[in-house]
Amino acid sequence: MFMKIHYWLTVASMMYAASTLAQRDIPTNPVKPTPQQLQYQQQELIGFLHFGVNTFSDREWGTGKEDPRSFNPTKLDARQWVQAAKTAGMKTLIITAKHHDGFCLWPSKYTDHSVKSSPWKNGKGDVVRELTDACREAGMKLGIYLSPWDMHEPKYGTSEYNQFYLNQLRELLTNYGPIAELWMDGAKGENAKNMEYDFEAYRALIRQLQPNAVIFSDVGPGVRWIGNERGFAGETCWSTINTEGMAIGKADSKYLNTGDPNGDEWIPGECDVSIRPGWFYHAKEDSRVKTPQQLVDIYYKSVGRNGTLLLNLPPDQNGLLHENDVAALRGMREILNETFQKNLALKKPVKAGSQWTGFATQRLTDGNADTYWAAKEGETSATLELDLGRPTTFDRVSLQEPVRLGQRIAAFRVEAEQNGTWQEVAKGTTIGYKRLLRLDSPVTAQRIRIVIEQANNTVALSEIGLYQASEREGKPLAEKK
Ligand code: FUL
Ligand code: CA
Repeated sequence: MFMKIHYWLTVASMMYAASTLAQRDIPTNPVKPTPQQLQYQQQELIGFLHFGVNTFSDREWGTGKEDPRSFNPTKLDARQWVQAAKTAGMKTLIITAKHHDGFCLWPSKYTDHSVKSSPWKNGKGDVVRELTDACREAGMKLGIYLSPWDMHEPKYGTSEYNQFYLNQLRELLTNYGPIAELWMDGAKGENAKNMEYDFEAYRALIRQLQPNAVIFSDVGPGVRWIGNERGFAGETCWSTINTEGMAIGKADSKYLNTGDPNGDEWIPGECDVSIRPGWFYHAKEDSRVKTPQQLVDIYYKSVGRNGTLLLNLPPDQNGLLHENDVAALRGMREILNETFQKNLALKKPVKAGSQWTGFATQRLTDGNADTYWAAKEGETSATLELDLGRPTTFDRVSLQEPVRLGQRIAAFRVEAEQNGTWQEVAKGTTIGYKRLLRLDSPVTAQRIRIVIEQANNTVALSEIGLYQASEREGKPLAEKK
């Protein structure tokens, strides 16, 4: 009896060893995301809150000479901001703790130019605290925008300002719990004093105090600017880039928008855009809030092109998001839900020319972006054939790469079988975390092919999605360069 059990245990453990050996993991590319960058990108949607003395002076950029007594958002309700953002599907909210005018939304010890000199809550208020609490309650993450350019602080322009900035950073990074993202804007007015920022020291402090925070600046290191403020990533968009020769505030390189397949750093693109023409609230723009259709179009051009969408929602003088903005956000979410609620490819069988042992094609349609199919080692092109079981109409295609391995695919096309022949219905270059394609008109077919034409390493893909767009989506909008 004992012998028998022993025998079977030995066989079982040998089989287990063989299977783990066979299921050797796909080697990653040399340039790949950190776990924090991966989590960051999975959020897809992030909210931005531009709020401060500009909200009261009706300006986009202040002067630094604003009277702090102008700041008085008597009905401020951070929970209202968080609820609107959450309904839209946002996972983090980034607030302008300090914009270029230097006014601080938290009671910094290092300046009086802040909420503590305002009549709001008799100088006892703290907007960053209120947002932190509202975020924690709702499971939303918090991000901080701390403008390096400071028009108010007299130390600005001297090396002492670097210490001042570090002090403020320390306050924000130690008093408000986990910070998901740190936003370092590169803007600086033409007549601004010369100032040599010690970005190395800023980054080192962030890494020390909040090792999980991703750092945004024009050139990263965690997340890069996408190169425009319309929220559009390039149709080709690599998360890899080479930042040599680029600097914060001077990053006009075309590579920001497209990334660089030969880049030696992993810095995904963040697409920032405001729901209104301006970043701060202006009553005269109440009628110019982007429509749900425009927001959905931006979603396709940001998240659908391997970027994240950082959408700005500016609170008004009451300290509330305007009802038009809230309605537009809700409309955007409804349309996205209508379009993407039903994946017509879910659980449908896929045939591939080859597979890496253990990484079967079922993983392409299992609805889980963490599982993936991979081709045999060294194969940098592949054809995947999907059988939908019956003629099915779709006009949206979603493809996802397992970017934790690095970004690989450089060219692909989608074909549909029409009367026995394969017709190309869409094509693209990069895929990355997510690529969404809008077809010119709906296609009805039973069999679909995804042809990966070119990749920089063994091809791997985690999800294929086919959808039919909500009737409320409208046509893709023209894209001005
Ligand atoms: C720019 C700033 O100058 C704008 O005011 C705004 O904050 C935008 C997000 O970044 O560089
Ligand atoms: Ca999968």
